[in-house]
Amino acid sequence: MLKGKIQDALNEQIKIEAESSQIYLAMASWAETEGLGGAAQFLYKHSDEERMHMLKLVQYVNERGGKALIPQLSQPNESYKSLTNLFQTLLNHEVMVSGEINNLVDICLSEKDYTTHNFLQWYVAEQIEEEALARTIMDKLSMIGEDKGGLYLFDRDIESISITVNSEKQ
Ligand code: OFO
Repeated sequence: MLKGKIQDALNEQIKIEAESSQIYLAMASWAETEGLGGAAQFLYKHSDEERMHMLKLVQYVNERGGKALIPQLSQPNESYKSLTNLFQTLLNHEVMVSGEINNLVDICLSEKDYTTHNFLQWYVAEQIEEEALARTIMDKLSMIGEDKGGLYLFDRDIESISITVNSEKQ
């Protein structure tokens, strides 16, 4: 049975993952309307992955005898100045999410909930990968700068970049 404090913290994380999914969905839609089809596909995929992260938490809370809360979400930002601006926002968001996962891990340790601590290790690993990927993308974009040809190639190639290796496995 989940302790109340752990359940509340996991429900908070459900909201964060759901909001991540919405934010990336709005980013995908913006990219699509800007003619950036590759970036759009990448972001649609990323949005789906965040929904899967949310779902894993919902099911974990319910399986452990708790009650998952499906949250109301805020309206995500609907436009960006540029692709660089969009991916910088994405990177900042992932850094924030990593901090939240670390807080959750701390709470589990202080509450001696080693089962949830173990469950969360998947999220810890996932965040490392997502942050690393977002940083790689930002490095590429800053190399490209304003070069239109470079952006064209970036948009063509990003579609095939996969965010995580392990997210489909669980
Ligand atoms: Fe849920 O992994 Fe990104 O935020």
